[in-house]
Amino acid sequence: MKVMILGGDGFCGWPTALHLSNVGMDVVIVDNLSRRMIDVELECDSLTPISPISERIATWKSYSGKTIKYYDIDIAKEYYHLSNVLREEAPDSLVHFAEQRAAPYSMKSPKHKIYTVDNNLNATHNVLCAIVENKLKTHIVHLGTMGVYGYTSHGMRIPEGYLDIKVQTDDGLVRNNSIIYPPDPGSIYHLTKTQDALMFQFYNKNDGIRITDLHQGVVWGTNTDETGMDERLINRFDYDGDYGTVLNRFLMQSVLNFPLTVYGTGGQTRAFIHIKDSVRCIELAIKNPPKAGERVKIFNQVTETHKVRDLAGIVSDLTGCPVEQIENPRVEEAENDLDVDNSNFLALGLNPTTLSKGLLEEVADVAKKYIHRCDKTKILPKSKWRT
Ligand code: NAD
Ligand code: USQ
Repeated sequence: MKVMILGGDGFCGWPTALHLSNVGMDVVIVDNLSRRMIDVELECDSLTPISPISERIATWKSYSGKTIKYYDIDIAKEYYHLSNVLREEAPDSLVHFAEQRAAPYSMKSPKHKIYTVDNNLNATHNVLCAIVENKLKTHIVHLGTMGVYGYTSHGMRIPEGYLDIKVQTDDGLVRNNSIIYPPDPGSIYHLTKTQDALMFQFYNKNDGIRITDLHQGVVWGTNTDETGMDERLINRFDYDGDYGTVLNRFLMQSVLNFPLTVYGTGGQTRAFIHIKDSVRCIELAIKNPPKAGERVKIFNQVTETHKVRDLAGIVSDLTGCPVEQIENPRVEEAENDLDVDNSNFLALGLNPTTLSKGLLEEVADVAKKYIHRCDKTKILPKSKWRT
């Protein structure tokens, strides 16, 4: 089976590429290295020393004997290049990670809002358009986000993409229907994901493209079995106020004894998944494509939910690091309850890796090893939702 990974140099894409190669798939990476350029813009680097892409690929070959092909294409801007490569490679599946994924970065300034919208919407549309143009049967697996739902359960478990409703017709009958769950984005980045979802509905209906959209929660952890094999295969570790996600940030802050940065009351509940489960979910999604003519499959790629202040409490108890509530730079509910259905992946055999002392220590150990690379001035959040 051939799999093309768009965004295969990123935090989720690189470990996925190695995992899929390891389980015997023929992997092709497409990435324009824009995330590495954003490091230059933000004057901040991954805490872990990531190798150049050619060295990553050569190292993997020396361990596994397997070749991963790499194409440097801006999929949002270079439509014809993307289309030609898709035609030549004709992958069975395509995993689409190639978007600007940080909510704070997307809210920094008009320039960042515009870049995020241009990049993410054109990237997704170009992929769909090229698959139709080349008459490919490729199954698209897209990395979406839990943030498309908003984060409130409204007294019910958030379903996997579709909401079953009853409507009263004009002649007084009650009809059952199933509609896309109402989108409720909380940042420009999340807004682009809700719009991706509409493009998937259209291309699925009009052209019969088979699509699985994975509504993923916050990913934590760093290494997988494959990225841990050699330092030259190591995964990214983002810790800065724009790209660092909450649990990895807390673990890294605890190594410095830097007071854990809880925004507001810390009453925000979010869904989480460990990077080791994220790569397994993608393998499961590839191996279980929708049938021809089936509607867009939507899975919630999450294994547990936590309140931010509870996570801070767990890390503080483990490490003795103090917690500090700071003014919330975002516009979000101070307290929310989030109950999420994830039965699709469980039914496919996912055995969740949930938060444990050992796993938390594993991330803290990685942070400890590379803490000399941390620029403390990059820790506090600078991007504000409202100025
Ligand atoms: P990342 O920024 O580390 O990786 C994205 C990769 O895509 C980068 O290597 C970047 O260079 C590449 N890319 C971006 N735009 C491109 C373009 N126009 N052409 C070619 N390559 C391009 O992000 P990540 O954390 O790996 O996230 C991957 C996907 O998973 C994103 O779509 C994100 O929305 C989704 N996701 C991530 C998380 C998380 O916690 N990291 C959670 C839920 C969903
Ligand atoms: N938060 C803190 N302190 C911090 C950092 C974050 O209290 O130092 C809070 C935020 O206010 C927010 C929550 O933690 O309430 C999560 O923030 P985050 O930065 O960890 O995650 P988020 O911005 O939601 O985005 C991340 C990924 C994104 C993905 C999303 C999944 O960057 O790509 O789509 O998680 S989800 O959150 O489920 O929508």
